[in-house]
Amino acid sequence: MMAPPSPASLRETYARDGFHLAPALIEPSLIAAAIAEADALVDDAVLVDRKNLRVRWTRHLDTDAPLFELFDPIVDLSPACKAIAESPALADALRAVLGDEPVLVKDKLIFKPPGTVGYPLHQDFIAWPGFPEGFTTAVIALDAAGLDSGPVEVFRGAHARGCLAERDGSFHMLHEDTVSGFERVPLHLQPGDVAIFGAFMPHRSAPNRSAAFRRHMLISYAPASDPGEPRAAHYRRFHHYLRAVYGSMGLANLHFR
Ligand SMILES: O=C(O)CCC(=O)C(=O)O
Repeated sequence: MMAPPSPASLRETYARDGFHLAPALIEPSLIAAAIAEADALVDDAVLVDRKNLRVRWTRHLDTDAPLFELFDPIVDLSPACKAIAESPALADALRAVLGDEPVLVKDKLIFKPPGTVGYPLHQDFIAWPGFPEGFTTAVIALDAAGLDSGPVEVFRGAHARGCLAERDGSFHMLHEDTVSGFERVPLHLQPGDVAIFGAFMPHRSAPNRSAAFRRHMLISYAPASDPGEPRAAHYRRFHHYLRAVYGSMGLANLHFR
């Protein structure tokens, strides 16, 4: 059997490639518990409401019909998702790549229902005051991400180009040219597998053309030595931003529950 990589070589590979894959990191019993809780949450009509800031909607690939997509945040709704976000195995993997203690900043559970469109090419870094450059996301598969279910795709080494968008506090899609010449790596994760990448890794995903949800938790952390704004402040700022965006689309009387 091959020896596991030393911490130094793991950090070197992460620094070079910009992502780290940790197969079967989360125990099957925790994944099963998170799936059971996700099934109950998605059936809760009080939560899954167009005016709830916790929920985001996307659209159907062919019909354009609005479709529920995700809960953000999730750890205060789902004890199993909280246990995964705080699991020692995940903390060890994050510590290994960050070289520091991980501090939770943001936590999403993306359902990606059948027929939903994917995500355009982007980086997670948003130039808000207090948004840490060390923002690092763990993608944790509850469901397998196969060829047709729209796996997240990263680009080996492309993180090294740094921030590719204007630092103006807005979300920006990136042009395809920004990743030309970099190897595209689709994250074909199995339940319990984890992929970790930083805020400057360009990534995207294709639509979900399968018949099943592609549920992944995207849990983001900052290094303790540069934590940026705490999680509660992040969500205050994010809700302010969402209210402005939704307000401009004519949606009023928004709430958070
Ligand atoms: O889950 C996906 O398909 C992509 C999600 C993503 O890129 C993001 O939340 O930043």
